[in-house]
Amino acid sequence: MTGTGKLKLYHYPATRSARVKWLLHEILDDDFDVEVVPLYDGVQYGDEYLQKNPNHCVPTLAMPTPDGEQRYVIESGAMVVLLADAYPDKQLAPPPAPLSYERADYLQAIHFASTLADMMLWQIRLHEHLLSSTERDERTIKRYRNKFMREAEPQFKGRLDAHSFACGERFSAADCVVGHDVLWARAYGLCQDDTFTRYVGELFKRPAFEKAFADLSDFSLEVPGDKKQVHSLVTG
Ligand SMILES: N[C@@H](CCC(=O)N[C@@H](CS)C(=O)NCC(=O)O)C(=O)O
Repeated sequence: MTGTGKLKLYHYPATRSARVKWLLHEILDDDFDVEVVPLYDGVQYGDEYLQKNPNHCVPTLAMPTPDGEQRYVIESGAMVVLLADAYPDKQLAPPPAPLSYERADYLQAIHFASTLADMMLWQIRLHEHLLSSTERDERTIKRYRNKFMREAEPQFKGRLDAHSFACGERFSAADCVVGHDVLWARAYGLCQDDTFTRYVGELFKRPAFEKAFADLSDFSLEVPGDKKQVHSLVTG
C-alpha cells in the first residue's frame, strides 16, 4: 500500500461491503480493520460518515496515505478491482496488460454485477423490505423480479454453466461480486437452479468466505420493528 497503517473497511453484515471484506480476507487474511456502520440506526446519514461516503452507504474503504492521512474509496466494484490488482501475487485477476479478452471478461463480470444486477436486487430489497408500507410499490417489485430473471440470471448462469467460477476454472476477485449477488438473489428466491447451488457450495468451502460471512446472524432482511421509522425516513 502507499501509506503506513492498515486498510479499514466500513461494513455492515451481508451487504455489499461483505464482498470487499471477503476479498480482503482472501488477500490479507485478517490484517485489516473493520468498523460496523449500523445501517438500521441511520448512522450512515450522520455528517461524520457522509464526509467519508456522500452516498451514505457501505462499503467505504479507508486507505492510509504516506503522510498519515486517510483517503476514502467508495464503490464496491472499484475496491474489488483495485485490491486484486494491488496484490498480483495472489493471482485473483487477469493482468491489465497485455490487452486480453480474459481481462475484459473479468471487468465485465464485476461491472455488470456491481451496477445493473445490483440495481435490480436493490429495487427488490427496497420495495419488499426497506421502505414503509405506504412507499412500497408492487409494480416495481414485479418489474425488477422479471428483469432479473430474464436478463441477469441467464448471464450469471451462462458463466457458471461454462466453468466452475465466474470467469473460468479458477476463483477470481470477480467471484466476490458475482458470488455475493447470487447469494443476495437466492435470499429473495431467485437463482435457485442447480448451477447456482453447485457454485455457492464451492464458495462456502473458502476460508475467506467463511470469515466474511461469519457475522451473517447479525443481519436481518426485515428492518427490526423498533428501527422501521428511522429507515423509512432515511431511504425516502
Ligand atoms: N454502488 C454502491 C452501493 C452501496 C450500497 O447501496 N450499499 C447499501 C447496502 S447493500 C447501503 O449501505 N445502503 C444504506 C443506505 O442507502 O442508506 C457500491 O457498490 O458500493
